[in-house]
Amino acid sequence: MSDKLFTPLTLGTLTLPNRVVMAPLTRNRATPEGDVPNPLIAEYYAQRATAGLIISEGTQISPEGKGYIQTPGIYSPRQVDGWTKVTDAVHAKGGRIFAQLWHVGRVSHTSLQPDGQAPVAPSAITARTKTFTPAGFADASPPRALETAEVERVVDDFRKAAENAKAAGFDGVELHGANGYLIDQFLRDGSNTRTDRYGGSVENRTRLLAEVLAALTSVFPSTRVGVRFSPFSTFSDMSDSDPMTTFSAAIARANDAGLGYVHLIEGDTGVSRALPPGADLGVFRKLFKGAYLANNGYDRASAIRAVETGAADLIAFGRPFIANPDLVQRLERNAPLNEPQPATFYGGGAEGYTDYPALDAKAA
Ligand code: 8OZ
Repeated sequence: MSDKLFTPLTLGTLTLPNRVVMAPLTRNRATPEGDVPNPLIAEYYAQRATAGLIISEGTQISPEGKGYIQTPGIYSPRQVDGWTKVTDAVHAKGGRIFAQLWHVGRVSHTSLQPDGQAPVAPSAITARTKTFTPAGFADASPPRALETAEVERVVDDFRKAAENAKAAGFDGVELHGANGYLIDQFLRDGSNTRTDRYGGSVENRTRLLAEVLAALTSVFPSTRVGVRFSPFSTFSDMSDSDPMTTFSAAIARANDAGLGYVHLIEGDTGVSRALPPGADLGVFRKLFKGAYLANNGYDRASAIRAVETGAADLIAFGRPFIANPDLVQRLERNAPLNEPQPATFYGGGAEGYTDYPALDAKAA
């Protein structure tokens, strides 16, 4: 009998052959001149094409949306051309890939911003976190608050990015609403102290999310749009006074938009699955009408169990997918996994990127 983890799931007109998803993973290997995806990136994703679904690394929707060196963008013709080669390579291997659309908001540095400007944010509150700049690790720069009238321009940048993702052959898009970046900064009251229609009440704090989801679903069928949240994560200096209420409202917005899936980082990003008092992921799972994609520290046994019990529909694996291009086959056969090498996670070339061996070299 096959475990349910290895059975198909349908998102609208898209059938995922299994429920093992490649999590979005920042790898900082875009060509620095223009932040363009290159053939090495295409090879890396194509090696992982047996994932039920690949979610691309965070991909900035505009120059202002960038917060780390060598992350790819999806706003210029050269970037769209580079991504087209990536999606072609994945599709040639029989895979499916969504673009993760990303605006970092305040998690940036003046040296990464157009004309050395301050990063933008819901409010002028500096994130006590580091970014990676051309000169190495640096404290995030003090941001400036977006004007109310400017928010529309940001929504439009998301729409254009979705159009570019469609032109580049992506099968869908995931909105990065997690980990302390722009959308998350608007959602949570530790980073959003605005007094206009984008701040204050939960309805107001989820307004940008709703507007961006409307923009994305005007480009892709709504079942081909997902959103990632990290309700309880403190990553990048984030906090909220009532995460159950805030993220229940955010998930209601995802329902209203008819999204294919919500992607939940359970616990603290990449660190721990522990939840604060009062946290109940089952509430979010029940509330959302589409597929529930769970992430954070899953292994074979916990992934099989979560899908079997109905706690999740899909499981996203991060580090295991870095080290195992054929992760699905290894999990299915209960084969040993390669160990990920953290020294080559961020930046560099093929080493620690495209050179992790598959079990069966011919299949890779
Ligand atoms: C690690 C390093 C840089 C960026 C995220 C996009 O946390 C990221 C990221 C992770 O979602």
